[in-house]
Amino acid sequence: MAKNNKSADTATAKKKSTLKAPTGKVDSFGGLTKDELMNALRLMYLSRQMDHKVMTLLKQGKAFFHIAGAGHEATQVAFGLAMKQGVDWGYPYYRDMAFMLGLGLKPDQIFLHMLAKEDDPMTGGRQMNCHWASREFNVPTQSSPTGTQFLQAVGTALAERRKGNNAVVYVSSGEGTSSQGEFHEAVNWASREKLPVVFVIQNNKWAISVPVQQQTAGKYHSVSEMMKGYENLLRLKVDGTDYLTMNATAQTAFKHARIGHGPALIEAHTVRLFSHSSSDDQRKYRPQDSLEEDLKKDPIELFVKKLIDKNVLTELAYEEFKKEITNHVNEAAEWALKQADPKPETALKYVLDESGKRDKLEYEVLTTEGKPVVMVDAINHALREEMERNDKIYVFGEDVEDGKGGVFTATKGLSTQFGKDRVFNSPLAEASIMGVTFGMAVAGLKPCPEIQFGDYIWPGFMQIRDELVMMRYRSNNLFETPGVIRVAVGGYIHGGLYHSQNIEGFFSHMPGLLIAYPSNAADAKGLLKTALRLNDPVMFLEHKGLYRQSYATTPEPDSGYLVPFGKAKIIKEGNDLTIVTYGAMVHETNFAVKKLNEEGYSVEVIDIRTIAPLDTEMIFNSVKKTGKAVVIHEDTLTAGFGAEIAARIVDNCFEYLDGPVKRIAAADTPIPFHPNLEKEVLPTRDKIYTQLKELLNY
Ligand SMILES: Cc1ncc(C[n+]2csc(CCOP(=O)(O)OP(=O)(O)O)c2C)c(N)n1
Repeated sequence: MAKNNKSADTATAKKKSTLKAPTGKVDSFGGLTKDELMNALRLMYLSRQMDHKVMTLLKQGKAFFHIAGAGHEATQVAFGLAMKQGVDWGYPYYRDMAFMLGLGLKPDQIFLHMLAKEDDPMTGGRQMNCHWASREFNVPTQSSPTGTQFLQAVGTALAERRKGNNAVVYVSSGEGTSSQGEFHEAVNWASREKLPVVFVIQNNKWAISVPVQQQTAGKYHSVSEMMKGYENLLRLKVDGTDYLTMNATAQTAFKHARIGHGPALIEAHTVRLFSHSSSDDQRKYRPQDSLEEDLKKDPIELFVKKLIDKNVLTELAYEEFKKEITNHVNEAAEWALKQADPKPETALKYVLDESGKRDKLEYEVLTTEGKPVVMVDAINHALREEMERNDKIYVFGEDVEDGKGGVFTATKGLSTQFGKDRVFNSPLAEASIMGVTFGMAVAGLKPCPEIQFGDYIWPGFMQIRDELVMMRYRSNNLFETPGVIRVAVGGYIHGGLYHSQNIEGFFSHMPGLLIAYPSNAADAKGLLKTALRLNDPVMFLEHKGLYRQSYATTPEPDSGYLVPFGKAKIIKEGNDLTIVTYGAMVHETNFAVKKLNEEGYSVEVIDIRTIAPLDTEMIFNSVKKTGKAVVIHEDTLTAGFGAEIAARIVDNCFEYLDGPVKRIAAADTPIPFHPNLEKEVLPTRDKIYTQLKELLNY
């Protein structure tokens, strides 16, 4: 039977075969009853027939796309059946239809999804087929990027542990996907914390047209061999075409994870009997003999043969059994075909939370104003107050624990007050931080991770763009992932090329994400507290140069103070020109405007405070009054967020404008280190003054 690697590791060094899997050969039916055996066969055959049916519907022009699981059924059904329904979580990959059937989904539900019908219970017709989900059985609607599921599974396992639940998380992919860095990050995190994650790598030897020999390192091109270094990881390399082996393997892996021994990694050798997908033709790149070899390992035929040999099934009964299932599949497909298609007017729904919660919060109620507070302390206090109020909030990231309390001290004291279960250091890996954020949020917690520098958020970009901000939409409002990502950004701290960037331009282009960029302590506190009470993902941008800046210091608002998203603030009223700005530029602008005031000009300054949503109403009203507009931001000019604001002003206020809408921004270069160089690139109060004056005199 299976062995924990701890002991296997030493032995593997001497003898590879110690990585032994359960074979099911000792007891020829692995302790399964006849009913259980027939149920497994039914699910495997059902899945295969559904593959055939969808391919037929495709040829008839009634379906759009398909990825078949043919050849993977033994592995998938065994793991589906091993799950505790409604307790465990699943992150299946696109080939995992038989897993979903094993878990308990019905062919009707699957056909609604396959045909992208209005009542598709997984995505409401928003995603291509085979993006599995089930609210009832804890399967968060899956996405298309290969490999993002691994870290999410780790996040969910972490969340379930923090909630005190004894849940196991299943996550799967093909062997090709195990080349993704996030797979390795996920195994590292799961193993480090002994998390109950069962990684199932279904190795069919091909990643579309790329054979495993070109994919996976090592003499054996084996994912399981490749992952030898992890102490708490149970590794099993098994014949994924043999149901009895897979049943024993799934039971062993789930038991190992559930009793707290840590994650398991199963490399199941499967066969790919169909092309990669309905858009692929494997005859173009796969030698005929490779296909013939695989056909000999058809898991359904192997299982049936065993059942017939051992008199569990007769040829005649099998013929009846097949007919019955085929009829059932045809009926389910015919029924689904008759169901309604999605209505076009629903296409814009569920980008953001539509529960109305955002409007129900009580904003800008200020009963006390405290002592002056610097921005970084205001952020720290917002975190503390909200964590006291809501025990679902978890803070993590690089160096966030005490003694350091964050490299800028924003999280100082929090791990001491709330313990290291709620405030903890993550591995130094931004994709991990974002993927775990997703997994925790989808499981109902409120993660508030810190990204130490905006310049290093990019490894987490895919987890944000393709996952976090997409979840509500892609699941048709079935799941939400309202994490609050705090990110330190901005220049003027002599941070050079890699500690100075602004990133809002990239992220403002993402439907489904709210973005705050406060310019002072009171707004930072109020906006962060609001962010932590909303149901949407939020990116909270904190300018490093303002953290301790005297001019960003304000009296501290009390613990009930919330600032709304989408409500800008007029910093200074005026009549000759409207300036729209945010972040550190609010202050550089104020310095320039002070000088202009002394010269008799009357300038209105608007701090937008949130990038998404943008308070266009306040901006347009102001521009209609002054007739002139300048947008000022610290980010580089080209395709910066200012371009969006300027375009909207032109679209909506054209008849009121007395001059061109100008933008003042950083030069289109990286931000260099030496102060002389940095000043040349970034906007400064002097440059702002000169350019504003030009426009005022236009
Ligand atoms: C990040 C990403 N890159 C590329 C793709 C396109 N793609 C989809 S499936 C696939 C091959 C995956 O192969 P493997 O993990 O071995 O699984 P299999 O399909 O063989 O079961 C590729 C390249 C994608 N969906 N996501």
